[in-house]
Amino acid sequence: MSLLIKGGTIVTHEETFKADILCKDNKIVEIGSISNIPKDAEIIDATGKLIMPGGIDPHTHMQLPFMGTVAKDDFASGTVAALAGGTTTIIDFVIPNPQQSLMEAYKQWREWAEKAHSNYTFHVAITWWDESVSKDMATLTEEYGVNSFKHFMAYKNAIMATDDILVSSFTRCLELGAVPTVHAENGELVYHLQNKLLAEGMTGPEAHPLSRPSSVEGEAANRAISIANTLGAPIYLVHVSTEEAVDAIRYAKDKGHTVFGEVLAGHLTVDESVYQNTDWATAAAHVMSPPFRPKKHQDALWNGVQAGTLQTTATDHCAFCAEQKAMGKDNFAMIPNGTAGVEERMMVLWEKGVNAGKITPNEFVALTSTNSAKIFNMYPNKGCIRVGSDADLVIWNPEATKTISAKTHHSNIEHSVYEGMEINGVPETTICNGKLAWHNNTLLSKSGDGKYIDRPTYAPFYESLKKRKELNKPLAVKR
Ligand code: DUC
Ligand code: ZN
Ligand code: ZN
Repeated sequence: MSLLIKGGTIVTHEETFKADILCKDNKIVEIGSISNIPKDAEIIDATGKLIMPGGIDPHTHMQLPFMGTVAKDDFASGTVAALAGGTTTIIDFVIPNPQQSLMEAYKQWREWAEKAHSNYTFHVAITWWDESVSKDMATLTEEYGVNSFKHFMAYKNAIMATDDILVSSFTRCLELGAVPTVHAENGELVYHLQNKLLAEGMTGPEAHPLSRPSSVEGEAANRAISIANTLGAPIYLVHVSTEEAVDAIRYAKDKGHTVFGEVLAGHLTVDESVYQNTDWATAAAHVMSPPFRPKKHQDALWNGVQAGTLQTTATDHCAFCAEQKAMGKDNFAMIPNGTAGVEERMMVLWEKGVNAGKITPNEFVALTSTNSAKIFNMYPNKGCIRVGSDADLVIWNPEATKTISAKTHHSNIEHSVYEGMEINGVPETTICNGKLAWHNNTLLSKSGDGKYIDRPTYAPFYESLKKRKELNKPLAVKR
């Protein structure tokens, strides 16, 4: 089965040029002026359109059991939303319960994900520690294509990784060649502030951001980076939402440390005034962690994006409907944390980034696809348009317009944090594994078409980190 995309303009993270693309099976097999058209080829006219690598969302939570309920988008509905928005691969999270075996949890998530429409792969969370966890980390990296492990520094009494766990796990990551990632919020402070606010009678969603001020993230970001640097490990901070965390990453990078930062489309564009909405359900619909922030943090995040301090964009897609949010009617700390966005991420970045003159189309590709592919070792199969790369592509119409609304989105919830946002430039066709998956507002993929992506550890990167560590090693004094 061949697919020929004719007459479009290819945009990669480094160049922009006009060429046709021929895909065969799930690979790109030719790029150029293609006149020798295979008999079985389906032809897509891309005149006036841009062809970019399919989006990679490095941070989603489909079907996540969390805070006493389960996220509404499963791997079917969530990946339909992804494809409708031009995203062809998601990196979701296996989150074992404390004391649950990593392998058991991983197998459970693999089973849940079999119904995915888009491609998918997993970070695995370290929520507890013993020898079996250390051993399972090796099995996951060596046999199951997992090269990144996640640590929640918040969510005390649930999945929080304390400093001793961070030290053990980061050390193990370095031995195995995996990337440690962190949700950086000081869980002790959050717990203390939640209880204090509740005791003072602050029970509504407006208390949520007060329980998680920017210093809570700044402290944890600095701590996680310091621990990683001390051990010689790299570190990736998910959903960076504050000026303090951007500063911590920039400072560490300036000192030569290997630190990566991810930012959410939501944190770049939605501010904390949403928690003041007089409608409880609307305010609660925005409860996620870290929370939406005052405007000055958004400016710092955009500066971080432009300076290369933050390299990837994600969503933390974790959809809870109004009925689920109402579980925290009398206590904001019980509102399930999470918002949707996997469908809107690329459109929001295009509108508020490219159209606003903050980033170029090539930087857009780097931020929405290539950089995640590189950091998590899927490049150049993913994140680029090259002969031999996977045929995961999005055809973007820069002239088309759209108004974002929960009435038309594909997530299973009745609210959108981007409701009413006008978009100029939309994904019209999404090609996943060489097949039309989304075309002219119609879903063409089937449940189960998505493939699991193996992400082996990236040996050259780790060799260089280990060499650096060796060079800095002090010599024992001979006595
Ligand atoms: N934050 C959320 O808002 N939801 C899921 C997990 C997280 O860290
Ligand atoms: Zn998080
Ligand atoms: Zn998350």
